[in-house]
Amino acid sequence: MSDFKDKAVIVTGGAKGIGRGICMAFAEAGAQVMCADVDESAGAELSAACKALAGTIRFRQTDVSQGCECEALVEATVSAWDGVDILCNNVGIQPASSYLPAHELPEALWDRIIDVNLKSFFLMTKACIPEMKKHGGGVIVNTASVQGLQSMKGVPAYAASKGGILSLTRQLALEYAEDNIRVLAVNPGTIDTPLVAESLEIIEGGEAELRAKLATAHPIGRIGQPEDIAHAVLFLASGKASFMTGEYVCVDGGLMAKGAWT
Ligand code: BMA
Repeated sequence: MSDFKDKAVIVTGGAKGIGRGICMAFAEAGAQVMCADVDESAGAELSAACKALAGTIRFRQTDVSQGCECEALVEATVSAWDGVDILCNNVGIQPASSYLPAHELPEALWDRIIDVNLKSFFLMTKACIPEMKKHGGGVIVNTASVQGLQSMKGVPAYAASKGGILSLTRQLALEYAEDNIRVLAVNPGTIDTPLVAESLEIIEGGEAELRAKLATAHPIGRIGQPEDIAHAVLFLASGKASFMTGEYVCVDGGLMAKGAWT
């Protein structure tokens, strides 16, 4: 994957979980990575962890649900590396307190989940597209979820945000195909991340037992690791996927292949 040498990559929600895996994989492949996250200590830890890698990871504390912060993030990336080649809209939240049916979900929680999980994808895209056009193209890879395709009880805002990402991915792909900007999505299944650990707290039965149950729910017999998603993201962002756009890839251990009757 050496074709990322000196490419400028932005990863939102990059300090932990899947985002951290994506940052590390791009830096291993020689890229210059701008990691955006609200978690400053996790960001500092990540920048230190990349010292021995071919590329670099720079951390910038950013709340990407705010348009002005997205613009400042893109400006900082452009002034450091003269452009943005790849945008990974990855940030996502699923607070344990949000596991409620729609009629019980506080409006403020709906807004926060949609702002972080979906609106930020629009805001970051808006800020990056002029830079990508200026340099003759780019790639946007969006982290959606299998929950954008199939649902469960108690996740009205999260499910809507993930379905929205898949629809936005198709729309943007059409909009910018002629500008040589490809737009794709990945749908992770259950991945070993702080988001999943936090969201599991609400379910009774003990975390270890629950993790074992989640592992067997995936036909491959385990939950995923952040690197599993990162490998797919790097492929989609690479020239090897140059004829792919407006599409999603499930990286879910076979979860979406399973019928409801199994
Ligand atoms: C992800 C998260 C996880 C969940 C997985 C599979 O997006 O919501 O908490 O385990 O989907 O449903």
